[in-house]
Amino acid sequence: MAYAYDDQNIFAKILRGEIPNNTVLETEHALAFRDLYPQAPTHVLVIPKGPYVSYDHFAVEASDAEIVDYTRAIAQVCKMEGVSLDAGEGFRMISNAGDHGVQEVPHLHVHILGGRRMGRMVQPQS
Ligand code: DGP
Repeated sequence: MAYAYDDQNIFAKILRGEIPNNTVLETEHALAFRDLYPQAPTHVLVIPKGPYVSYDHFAVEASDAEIVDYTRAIAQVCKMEGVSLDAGEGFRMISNAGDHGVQEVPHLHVHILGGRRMGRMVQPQS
């Protein structure tokens, strides 16, 4: 089964400029902006500009240039936000995928969470 991308998702609309965002960083292939519902003092979402639904989709189908740019954008955001290990106390990076991953927005994004000590990685099922 092929990966299916829905271009009506909210992050696709942000990329098209149809919905505003609080941009932290923009590169050739990536956009980083603040989460609308922050769960930590630093909570930034980093998305590729290409139409990828999840990290595995991106890793399989993106070009080398996209992968390098996206990966470096994540590192740059960590540094800019003062949470990278050469600039701060660390962070948690999460990328949810699909139903079992409880992904709400079906456009690849990593959450960069920092500025406080995170709790357990996986909460008991609710
Ligand atoms: P996930 O469950 O991993 O798909 O997380 C989606 C995140 O997207 C969630 O933390 C809230 C955030 N979010 C949803 N809609 C918007 C929006 O319109 N703008 C921004 N900046 N964040 C949004």
